[in-house]
Amino acid sequence: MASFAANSSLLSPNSLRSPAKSSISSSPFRCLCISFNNNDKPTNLAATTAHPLSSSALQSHKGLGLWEKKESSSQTSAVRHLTGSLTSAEGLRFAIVVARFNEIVTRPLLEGALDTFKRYSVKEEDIDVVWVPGSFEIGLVAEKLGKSRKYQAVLCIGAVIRGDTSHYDAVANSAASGVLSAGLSSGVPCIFGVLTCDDMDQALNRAGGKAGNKGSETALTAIEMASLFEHHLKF
Ligand code: INI
Repeated sequence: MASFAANSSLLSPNSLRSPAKSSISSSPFRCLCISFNNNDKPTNLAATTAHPLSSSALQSHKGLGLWEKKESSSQTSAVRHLTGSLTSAEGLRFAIVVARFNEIVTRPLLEGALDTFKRYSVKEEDIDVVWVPGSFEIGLVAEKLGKSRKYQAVLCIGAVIRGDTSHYDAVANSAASGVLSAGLSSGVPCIFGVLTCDDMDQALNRAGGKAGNKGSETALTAIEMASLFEHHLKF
């Protein structure tokens, strides 16, 4: 598997998606240069800026599964920046909950997500797709899937369109709070890939049209969060 070296601000998938300078890089905290081996474990850490944290404070994090700093004699402290990796998605398992309502929108969102998973080396057999009637139903199913412990992340896909219904706000808000609550109660990242749009044109633009494919983008978020939890937050 490929290995790479990057400073932690470059590791952020947001910065991978966009060349815009990350706010992390202007942070007063030091960034760590991290190179990964094929176990996605850092093999080399080097500080780029100094920070006054004492090394004893860092020692107290030992045993939590967090990375330990290897420092030169001139570097006495570290703030660790933990991020999920997009390059270590192989072996991670994902569930996708997708609403059938507005399928003309949700199907291309799903295809975008599947395409992204494939490009980032997630195997087809590590993905389960669960269809539900509408976005309102997504949260409950996401919670059940999260609690099954079978998946490292659950990606939720739907399309709520204002023009379609007088209860737009109810469905949109229920979908958002349902997905949030599924993640919080299961402890498994549940990613919000539900479009909330004013009209069908806007929705189609975001499902592979002029505004890109939000299904692809949320699949990246799912990979990042799955990786973050799997590699750094298992305690
Ligand atoms: N479900 C959606 O996913 N999108 C919508 O735009 C929508 N509208 O317009 O009503 C919608 N309604 C169905 C809802 O999600 C439930 O399936 C239904 O209320 C039964 O619980």
